[in-house]
Amino acid sequence: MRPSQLLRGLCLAAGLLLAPLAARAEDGYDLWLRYRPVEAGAATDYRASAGTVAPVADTPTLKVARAELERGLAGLLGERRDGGGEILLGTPASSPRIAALNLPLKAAGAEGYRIRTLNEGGRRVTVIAASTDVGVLHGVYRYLSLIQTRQAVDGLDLVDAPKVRYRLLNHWDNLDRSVERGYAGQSIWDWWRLPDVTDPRYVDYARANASIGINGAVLNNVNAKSDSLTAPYIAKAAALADVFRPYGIKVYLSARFSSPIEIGGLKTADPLDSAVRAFWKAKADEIYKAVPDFGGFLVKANSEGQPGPQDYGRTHADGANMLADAVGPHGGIVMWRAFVYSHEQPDDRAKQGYSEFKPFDGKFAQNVIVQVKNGAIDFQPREPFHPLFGAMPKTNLGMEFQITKEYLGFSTHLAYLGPMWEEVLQADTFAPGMGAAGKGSTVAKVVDGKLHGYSRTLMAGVANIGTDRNWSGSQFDQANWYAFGRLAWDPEASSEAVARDWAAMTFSPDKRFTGPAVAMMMGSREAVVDYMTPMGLHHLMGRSHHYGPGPWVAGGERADWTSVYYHKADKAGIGFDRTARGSDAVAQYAPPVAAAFSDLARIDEKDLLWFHHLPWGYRTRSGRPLWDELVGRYSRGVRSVEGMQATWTGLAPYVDAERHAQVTTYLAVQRREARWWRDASVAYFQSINGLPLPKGEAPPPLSLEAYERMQFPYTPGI
Ligand code: BDP
Repeated sequence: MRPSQLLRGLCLAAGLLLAPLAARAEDGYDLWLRYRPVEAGAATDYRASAGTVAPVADTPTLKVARAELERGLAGLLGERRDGGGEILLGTPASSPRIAALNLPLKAAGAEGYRIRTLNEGGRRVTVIAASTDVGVLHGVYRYLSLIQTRQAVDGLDLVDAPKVRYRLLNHWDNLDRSVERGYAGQSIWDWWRLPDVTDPRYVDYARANASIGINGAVLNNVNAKSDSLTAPYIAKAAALADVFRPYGIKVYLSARFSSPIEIGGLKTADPLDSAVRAFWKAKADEIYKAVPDFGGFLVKANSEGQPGPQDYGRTHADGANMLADAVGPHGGIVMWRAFVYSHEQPDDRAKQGYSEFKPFDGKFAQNVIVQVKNGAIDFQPREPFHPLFGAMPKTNLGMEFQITKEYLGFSTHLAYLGPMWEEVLQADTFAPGMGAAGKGSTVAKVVDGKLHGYSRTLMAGVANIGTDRNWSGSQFDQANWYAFGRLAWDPEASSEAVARDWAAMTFSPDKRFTGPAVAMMMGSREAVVDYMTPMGLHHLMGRSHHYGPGPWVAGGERADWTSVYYHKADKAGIGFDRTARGSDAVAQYAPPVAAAFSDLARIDEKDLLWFHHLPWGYRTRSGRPLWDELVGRYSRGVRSVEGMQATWTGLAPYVDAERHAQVTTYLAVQRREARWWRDASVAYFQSINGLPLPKGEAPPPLSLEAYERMQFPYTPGI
């Protein structure tokens, strides 16, 4: 053997030896689509059930569906699955075999599927059928998830369809690849190299989205640049649309309202001006030429300095309807954001969205969806549901959640947002419609269109995706992307069940893992609420970057960008009075809801200081005075994180070393920052009320001034 041969042989042997180890190291890139081998001795004999995959018709989506199924089964069950079974996928239109089965597909709608196990002459055939190709693709992901979560796949007969029509990610991505409120690296859109170079990552992005039913992406920030609508950028967006199309994902763009001036050479952007209207029509035509299935526009207008129709004395409806006219003939929609609050308005900021939009109910075109944040302020760790839900029966309203954790510890804090979203979706608006006196008219039923019979329904999530290897900045933040998709598909879904699926697919289906991991996830958001903003407190973080505690933030440009505006603490008490004695924001809710929020005996204490200003000595339900209760909750939040650390340590046997170590490190950061939140908040409020700490509570280790002096000049996300 020549030395070079010997060397090659040695390398090969070493490679073989190292291979299993290397394969086990994971960085999170594969998300919940890891398809790792099913353990020997699994309850179900998946190899026998799954079998071979029948050929499919030659369409882009069916080819993708079949390839994903092959990939998934090969990973989960190995290449050889000769148990005799067969998997048949397709639509009646493309497969005579499926047509002959005459399966009831109506309930699967345009994007859902039916999966049924049949017996064909003693042979097991699993049929994944749908009316459309993309329905088949969704069915494939569902089928694979059954194996991934170790559920039975024989004797299947299940049908599923999305309850919400537009299930969209909103990327707050800028053209220079920075991401507003992004904590996972840069934007994955490499605008500079597009359209010629399409990163293979775009395909994996599309796969991940399709696997949870997301069917659209707004590519650019709501604080938009007109450049996105110029010919070169339309070509770039078209290249992305081409990649996404087989996965049933459409592209949308945020449109800057003043584009007619900036890129159209006009003197005005007045929505009633004929030249402006012609500009938008021509722009829409140009986009649809490049992207025939373009989804439409998302608009932030007259909000936080963005231009809008009010600059010309026109209304939000005027602006939205003009754009709706432009995209309407092509089947496009306009998502018009209700996140508006005005500079000049001295009124409670929580009231302003409702005040601006409610008078225009029924005035928006049918292809407009007014996109409303879950709460009336701004993606806080906890907010009562936005009062517009239930109050706009004649206007399509869509939900906007924030997946990225601008106000919940960025990507280093573990906070599973499923319970937060579920809490909002299950909140009862008591709008007339469902049961007696409006009972059962939940936000979910507004959003899925059942309550008011909306012609178009939407759930949007501000994406947490970036160039980080693990996509979301942390392993557990992937769960928020996943949960958003699942809840957009079914707003009635249980966030706990969703967490269980995610944990099983992403880490391990072993119940000894999923049990504690899911419990940790389910409690994680409440922990954040406790150590940051307990009992209805809100918007108390550092100015503008929103990192860390800043209850002392005061002064500056505008009152409602300060913390003192929101907590209103003084020597006597704390909280924002939004009852009839105060700003009367409660009056924007249906009477039974308003009554409950107003009544100290009935309000849930989680919302207490959102609606009430109370003396520090106010007796809470625990029997403790408010101050003691508050301090207790801050400390409880820190203890919860310590509990999460202990849980995670115990889960080491079920998780690969690389991901386990990353989560461990992040939890240590979270523990330190939870403590910082607690200490700084306690120090500040104590400086206001001069009260002693409750017995057993440790004093903050630093002076208030020390906390106030901390600076964070290079915070990500701004
Ligand atoms: C706030 C963010 C800001 C966004 C704004 C919005 O701090 O960066 O531009 O919302 O939703 O949460 O438009």
